[in-house]
This record gives sequence, C-alpha cells and structure tokens, in this order.
Amino acid sequence: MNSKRKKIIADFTQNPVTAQAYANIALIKYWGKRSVELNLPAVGSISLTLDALKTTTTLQFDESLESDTLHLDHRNVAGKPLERITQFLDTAVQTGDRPKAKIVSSNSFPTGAGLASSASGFAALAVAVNEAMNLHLTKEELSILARQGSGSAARSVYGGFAEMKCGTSIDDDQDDFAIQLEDESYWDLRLLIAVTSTDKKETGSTEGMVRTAKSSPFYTGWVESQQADLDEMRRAIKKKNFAKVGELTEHSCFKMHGLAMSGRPPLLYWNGATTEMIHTIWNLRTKGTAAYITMDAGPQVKVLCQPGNSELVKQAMLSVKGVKQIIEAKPGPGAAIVTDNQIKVKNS
Ligand code: 2P0
Repeated sequence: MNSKRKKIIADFTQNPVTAQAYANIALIKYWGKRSVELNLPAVGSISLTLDALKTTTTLQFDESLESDTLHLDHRNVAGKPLERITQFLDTAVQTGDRPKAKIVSSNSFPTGAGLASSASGFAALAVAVNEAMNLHLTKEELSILARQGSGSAARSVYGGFAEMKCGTSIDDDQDDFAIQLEDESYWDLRLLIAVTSTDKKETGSTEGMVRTAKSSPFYTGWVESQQADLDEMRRAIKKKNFAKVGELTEHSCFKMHGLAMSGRPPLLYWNGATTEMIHTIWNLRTKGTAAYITMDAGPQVKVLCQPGNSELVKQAMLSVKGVKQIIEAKPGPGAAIVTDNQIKVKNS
C-alpha cells in the first residue's frame, strides 16, 4: 500500500456528508474527447451555472457495506449508473480497496433528458468525496475530479461563468480543469428551459461524441474553430455585450448539432417541438426581442434572455405545442457542502 492510499483510507469519515451542485449550460459547447479512457475533452468550453437545476447528494462511507449503493430520485439504481459511480469513487480515492459507499441523490429536474444531470451530479459527488475523505483538494483539483465523472461537471464546481480548459496530452489530465470567469452575481441573466420530453435519450453524450469524431467529415473543422469562439465569448462576457454573447451561443449550438447530424449514422437530438421553438424564438427576435437559443444532447430548448424580457419570451415559448414545462433559471452558485445547520433550517 503506498503512503497516499494509507493516508486517504485512514482519514475517511463514516458520517454522512451532503453536497449540492447546480447544472450548467454550455454557451460554447464541449463535444468530442481526445481520450475516452481519461475523459479528456478535445475542445475547451464556456458555461453558465444555473440556480434552478440542483442536485443534492448525500454520501456515506460505511465499512459494513459489501457494495456501493445508489438511490437516485427516490429509486434504487443498479447497472451502468452505479458502475459509473463506483468507478468514479475508486478513481477519487485512488483504490478499489476502500469502504463502500451509500449515495442518496436527488435532482430538482428530470434526469437524463439533456438537462445536464451528470454535470451537477458529479460536481456534487466530487465535493462530497473531498469532504468525506478529507482530501483537501483545491478548486482546480476538484474540477479535475468532477471531470473524471463527466466532462461538463468540471464547470459546475463554480458559480456563474466558467471556462473549461483543454490540455494537449492524451495520458495526463492535469491541464484539463475549469476556472471561474465571473461569479453568479456578475450579470443578471435568465435562461428559460422548455422541457419538450422527459424520456431518456437514446444516444448518450459519450457515445455521440465518439461516433461524431469517428465519422463526421466536419470534426476537424469543429476542433480547429473552437479557440476563436472561446476567445470571442470571453471578450463578450467581459464587456457584458448581450447580443454578442447570444449570437455566439447560438452559433456554437448549431455548429455542434450540425456536427452531430453529419455523423454516420446521423445524430439528431431534436423533436418536433424543438424545431418549432427555434422558429418561434427567431420570429420573436425579428420583432425586436433579444433572445437566443441553445440545446444540448436532448430535445429541450434553452433560451437566453435579459430579465426584462423573460415574461414575454416565456409566453412565446408556452405557445409552442409539445412544451410540457418552462423552467426559469438565473446564474447559480458553485458546488458546496451543505452543513447540518443548513439542513436543519430547511427542515424546520
Ligand atoms: C456541454 N454536453 O458542453 C456539451 C454540449 C452536451 C452538449 O457536456 O461524456 O455528460 O460525461 O464527458 O459532460 C454532455 O456531456 O459528457 C455535454 P461526458 P457530458 O455541456
């Protein structure tokens, strides 16, 4: 047993630890990996953390358990999701020879439907492991750890605007972490999320990214053009230039979806309501309301607007047939431990 492992095992607490993290929306999208094994992104990305999409996770290491257990959104979960968590914990603690864990997690939004539940999920779990194992990780190390669970989770460590950096090595992940660009109080914006389906997606992000990289003739262009988008978005955020942020957000979204559609077989994450929504928002913009679309690996449509326009935009979105729900989000905080006192206040 090496010394680091000995220290980690010696330091763990069997007390339950609760963490909260918020999903984020990528304004400049991540799509593609330079290593699937180490989960290293092929491109950097820029995101906004969202206050309305929250995951709360309680982790408890317990030496009497024979295997890890996962209770997600009031159901016991086995199979792939649990295997992914076991692998994440083994990596975090740097050994499979560790106490097993009981994990109870809940999302304030539908899981697995393109609302980034893996981002908030793995960011919350990374923060909880850090606390329960007394790892004393810096924010950047926490971001690296969260990224090992899910690429987008690296950004949810932070509140507000975050940028995921992309390294160059294929066997080292020390340069692949997110940093905060601006915190959640920097700019009051709204992101309206139209839920058009709560079904689980057919093709997960990892599979979609691998397929795209292998088969799309546009993949090289996607990777090569990303840096310019990142630079422009950073500048637009710094200047609080809403029209520019919106235009770049749409550009990156449609470039990513065009890329996915150009794979073999093609990947289309949209449904009819998604397409109808695109036209509704573009029509609204023609009439003078600044609102911009983005979409991820699912059929939900997310619309970025300023607070003064949010009611008008919401009404237009509700007019689209097939919209089940609109979730209104503001810039949200970073991932953090929830203390006993906070839990007591909430329950009292
Ligand atoms: C993003 N997405 O930047 C992009 C845009 C979806 C579309 O990151 O394979 O769950 O676990 O690293 O983070 C969703 O993929 O992927 C994602 P993995 P992840 O938000």
